[in-house]
Amino acid sequence: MFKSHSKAVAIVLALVLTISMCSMSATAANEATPTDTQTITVHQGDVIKYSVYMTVPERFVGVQFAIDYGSNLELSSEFQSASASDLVKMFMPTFTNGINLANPNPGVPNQIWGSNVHAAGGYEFKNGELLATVTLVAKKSGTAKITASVSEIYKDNDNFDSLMSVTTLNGEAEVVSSAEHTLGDVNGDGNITVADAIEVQRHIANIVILEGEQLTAADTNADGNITVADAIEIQRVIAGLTTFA
Ligand SMILES: [Ca+2]
Ligand SMILES: [Ca+2]
Repeated sequence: MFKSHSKAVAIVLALVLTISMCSMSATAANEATPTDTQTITVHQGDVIKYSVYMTVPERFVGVQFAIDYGSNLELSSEFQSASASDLVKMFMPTFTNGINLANPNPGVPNQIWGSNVHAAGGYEFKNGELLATVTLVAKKSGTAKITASVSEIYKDNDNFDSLMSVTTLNGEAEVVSSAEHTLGDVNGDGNITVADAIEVQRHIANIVILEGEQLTAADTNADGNITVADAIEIQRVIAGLTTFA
């Protein structure tokens, strides 16, 4: 009696295990969770445009995805202040139909996520179409990481288990507007330190080529050239011998 009972338990356990293993492998086979990470160097106040492009082998009706950005970045003020419907248009400009959601995710810091379900017809993304785009601002200088990830993509609007795979997911991050640098703050970190003097010397030695606002910030004596006199001027400010007016 006891023996046959434990045998029945063993059979039931084996069945449960087999079923759960089947559903696990079915999920693993269908679900696509690609990610793309971009790493860029930013200066405090830089405006960064990040766009992510996706290729999918066949027509799909729904997608859920997220963009995670580092703690030294934040959504630009337009994104932060947009109404829900405007946020969708800004964040997912390709998705003109269907039910849209796009939110700075309050549950996950430094994340914006979007969801789109098209009522009929769906979308064809065979050539790396634009999935989403976002404008970020650097809160501090340093290295910034931005990651896009597709969590789910559906073939069939009536069946949310009809998951399909994403072929490619490519993110592109570019600094579209660099921060205005104050005179002497060559690296744009908000302080005038020996690092700025070194940056000027590296430019003079052709180790780096300063451009734009950085070049303006480096020309501390405003004579139109970057010379050792500019580096010395920064050293004098650090030593408290003078100030930049
Ligand atoms: Ca600096
Ligand atoms: Ca100069």
